[in-house]
Parts: sequence; structure tokens; C-alpha cells
Amino acid sequence: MRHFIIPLLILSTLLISACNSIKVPKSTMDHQMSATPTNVVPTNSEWKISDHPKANEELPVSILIMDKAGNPIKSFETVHEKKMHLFIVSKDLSYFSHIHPEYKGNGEFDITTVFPSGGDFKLLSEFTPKGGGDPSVESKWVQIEGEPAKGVPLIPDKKLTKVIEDKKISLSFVNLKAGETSHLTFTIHDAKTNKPIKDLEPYLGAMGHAVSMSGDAEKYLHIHPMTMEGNGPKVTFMTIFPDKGIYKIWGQFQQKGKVFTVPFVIRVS
Ligand SMILES: [Cu+2]
Repeated sequence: MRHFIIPLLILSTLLISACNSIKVPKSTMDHQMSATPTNVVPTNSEWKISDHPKANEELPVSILIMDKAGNPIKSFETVHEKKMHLFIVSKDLSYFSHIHPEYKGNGEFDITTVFPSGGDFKLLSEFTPKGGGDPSVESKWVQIEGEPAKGVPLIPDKKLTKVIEDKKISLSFVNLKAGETSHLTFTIHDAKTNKPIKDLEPYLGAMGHAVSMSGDAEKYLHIHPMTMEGNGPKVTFMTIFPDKGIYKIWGQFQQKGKVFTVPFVIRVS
């Protein structure tokens, strides 16, 4: 069931967000914003990571993408400048990483990463086999040996303003109801001067990216901004949260060649 639901969620997000973004998935155009996902290529995956993966060590991770018959898929679309986007989160969602495995050919993607502590981590890859109009998703839980991090309880933020790397970022939304269209706006100021930041740069082909996960790390949404206009201080995203509950959302933006990530915990009612 999970394998079916997750692509469906991403699809609905992409279908909606695509209306106002520059890159419109084929299925959106074909189906006029219908919520029926028809263009996700069904996939299987095989993940290779050492037998006893340890925290704080360089660990090679290999992901083989196959079709349902188990044959490697050989060609992939480049989406947001990459053939694969890989997200790694700890079970409590306190750790987040967004990286790009290298395509080795014959369905295989490789990357080396360091897990910051022992414990359970979810690896979630997003890619689009050639001809697919919307991304496919494959994920894997891994258990990392080593001292576990002190778990961070997932509590909705009371204050939706954070200071990250000299930037003050606020999150606001219109309609945070499950199953309905939500707009999320990140507003970015210089933390020292309080001046609005107007020189954001495109990051992976958009004025920002946002990834959201449900509190249990089972539901995943990759949310693209609604427009490419302007370079801050506001970037608005549109999505549909599938269910009520707590979600963590990570906004990622770039300024002066540097990417910064801002996390918020929200409650969808
Ligand atoms: Cu990416």
C-alpha cells in the first residue's frame, strides 16, 4: 500500500504546484490538472549499504532502479538539474539531508554520505525514468550503528520565525487544512539589518524548494514554488497535505552561491 500511496501524494502535489511553475509535467498538460496520476513509471529498487553501517563514517550507498520486472531502468530525465534527488532523514526528523547521487549507468546511482549518529534513518529517492511525466519515488529505512542522537520531540513551532546563517526566515500560510490547497510563504530578511533579502538565486532551477514529511516519516511531499518571479524576500509554495497531523517542512534557498535550509514543524488540521 505504501508504495502506491507515496507516489500518489507526490503526484498530487506536483500536479497542483505545476500549474504556476515553469516546468509543467506532461500529465498535467494532458489531464488538465486532474488528480489522476497516469504518468508515474512503476519501479523497484535495490539499495546497497555496508552490512554494518556506522555513524560518522563515509558510507557508500548504491541505489539500483529497476522496472517491475526487475530489469534496470537505463535512462532518466534530468529534473531540477539532477537525475536523482536523495533525501535522508532521521526517524525523529531532526536530521535532514538533500543530496544528489551520481548516475553510473545501467540503473545504478552512487553516493557517499555520513550519518551523524546511530539509529534509524529513511532514505528517499526521487527520479523520473525517461518518458515518465512525473517522478517515481523509492525509499528505504536503514539502521545505523553507533551512539543514537538524543531524540527531538516533534512539536509544532509556536513561533514561525527562525534565524539561520544570518537570515531571519518567517513562514506563513493560507489554509492549512488536509486535503485542501495550502499556500506556504517563506519571507526572508537579513537577521542583522532586518532588510528584506532580494537577491535569492535559483537553486536547482527554482527560487527555492520545500520538502515536507509527515511526523511518522511515511508521507513525503516535494513542493515547488509557484512562480519564478522576484528573488525574494517572499517565496510562495502551494501544496495539498494529504492528512491531518504534524508535518515537518524544510525550505531550501540559495543566496550568494550558498544554500541554506530552514525547518519548521507545523500542524495540519
Ligand atoms: Cu535535489
